[in-house]
Amino acid sequence: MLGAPGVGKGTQGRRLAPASGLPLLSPGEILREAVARATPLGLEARRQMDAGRLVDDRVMIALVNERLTRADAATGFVLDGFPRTVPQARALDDHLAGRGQGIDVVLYLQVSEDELVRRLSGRRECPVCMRAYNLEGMAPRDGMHCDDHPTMELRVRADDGEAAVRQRFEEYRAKTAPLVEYYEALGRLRRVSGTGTADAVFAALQHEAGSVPPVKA
Ligand code: G5P
Ligand code: MG
Repeated sequence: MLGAPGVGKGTQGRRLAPASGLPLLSPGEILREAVARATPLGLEARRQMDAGRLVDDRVMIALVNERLTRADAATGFVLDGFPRTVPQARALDDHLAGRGQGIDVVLYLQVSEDELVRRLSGRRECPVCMRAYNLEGMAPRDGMHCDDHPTMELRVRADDGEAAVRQRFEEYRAKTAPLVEYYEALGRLRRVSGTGTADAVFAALQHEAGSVPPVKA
């Protein structure tokens, strides 16, 4: 799943993966867990994440390759937020080619930048399961606590402040947007509007995901 910060990659990935019988691999969430546990990876990544900068390709490629070699990802997976640079995309292609696989479809979610800024400033997340809510439109049932963890008060994500958001958009434009062309050239890119209700976006994603013939092994 490809798209700008706040476009809905995590929200939709959490629905799309189980609906497709596949694990969801979310490097942003893996990094945030590593930060929370203060592991060496978390300590290394924290400064870059909090400032809204991408974490080094070397770290990200090693992290994702390790995750891809686990048994549950052997025959398929949904990736949320990786690759995010051309070197990451090449490394992913190389890794998968080595096991006779490839990326079937890149779902490119699109939402206007004004709407993205609104979404990120209204986003609140559960500190346990990291599910994202929004004060406008996608609020939890009681307005303050996670629906699945009712004792947990929702919090603002560390990189959703104004300066970090601005930097995340800059990183996106400079380093991630070129992937649109990269995957378009491979015939794997499908554009999906991320505007509207989460149900409508989900239906559109499922439709597009089913429209591309799988890569032959
Ligand atoms: P992340 O964690 O990958 P971003 O910035 O790419 O972070 P983010 O912020 O997690 O993306 P998202 O997952 O696309 O956004 O969006 P979301 O959280 O699901 O939804 C955003 C808001 O919109 C929520 O409030 C939600 O309720 C609402 N919403 C969602 N869907 C809909 C919808 O359909 N309709 C409506 N109306 N509302 C909706 O990466 C974080 C950091 O980790 C590092 C970097 O430092 C990065 O900045 N990192 C990497 N670094 C290098 N390479 C990589 N590959 C990296 N991956 C992560
Ligand atoms: Mg996310």
